[in-house]
Amino acid sequence: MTRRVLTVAGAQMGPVLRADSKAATVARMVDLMRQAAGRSCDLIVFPELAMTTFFPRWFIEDQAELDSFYEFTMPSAETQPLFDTARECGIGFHLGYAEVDGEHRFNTAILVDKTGEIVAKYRKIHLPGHAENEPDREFQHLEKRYFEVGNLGFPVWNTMGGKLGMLICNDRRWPEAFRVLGLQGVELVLIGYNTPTLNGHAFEPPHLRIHHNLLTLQAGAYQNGCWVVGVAKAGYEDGVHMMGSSAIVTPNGEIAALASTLEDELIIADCDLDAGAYIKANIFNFAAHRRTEHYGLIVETTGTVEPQGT
Ligand code: ING
Repeated sequence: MTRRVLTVAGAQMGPVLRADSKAATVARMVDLMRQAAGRSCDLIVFPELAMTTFFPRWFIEDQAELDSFYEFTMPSAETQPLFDTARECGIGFHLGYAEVDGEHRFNTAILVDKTGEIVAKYRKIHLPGHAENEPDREFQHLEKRYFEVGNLGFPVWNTMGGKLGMLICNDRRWPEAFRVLGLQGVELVLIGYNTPTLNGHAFEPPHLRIHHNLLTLQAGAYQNGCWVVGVAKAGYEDGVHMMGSSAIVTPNGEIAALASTLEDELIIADCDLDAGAYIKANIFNFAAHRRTEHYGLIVETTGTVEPQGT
């Protein structure tokens, strides 16, 4: 049986500053794409909101500046070099960006195949943070102000020779998000993230950020028998430190590749898309072992939960 192997590059990116131009950042990304193609990668995964700084950290009242962080078309003149390079080098890519769709705005990710065609789109569903400016915070987290909740569900696509899905950043912390993909037989989940190293409104030891990042990626992979690629935008962005710890995780939950810097860095693994088959057929054989009739509490709770059974 020919093995279905996708060689995947996680393209961790170092800081993107508020003053950086999209053109300069896209040039960094094109360079990473060329490096990945040179190392025989089939796919490169860029972070969430890859082309701009993580602008939800600010309360931005100037509409023109706020609009400058979004893409009104995809591709656009500024993103076209990514599509052209993908086609030229024969490499697919995952791109996180801020999307304008008519009156609506989403935190979005797309998958583009080796011919430069957009084959998948996902809009972030779990938006953390708050919707109004909270001046006493060290920094804001205004994703609920700048984006609507995604309206495309959690799809899995048959593309690039396998079953691929996407999540964005905070989604990875919600096991239901991974499980909805797992129930569709997902084999590879692509996740970009922008995670501040410090908690902006309550003390949390910084090492826990890395622990929780890897915990969520590894659990999601193992409990659904799929590969997971988690890719950060990292380093100091205008004084706020963003964690790195980008990782490629096997369907067994083991770390196959891990970033060691807070800069532009490729992490690469040969992802055998059949590596999770025995997990899906045995320990996480949902048809054989999952007992949805006992999961009523997930459907809805009244806030007070009565003990089940005796
Ligand atoms: N960032 C963070 C994330 O989920 C966060 C926000 C960090 C929420 C830590 C809770 C705990 O990784 C984004 N952009 O979702």
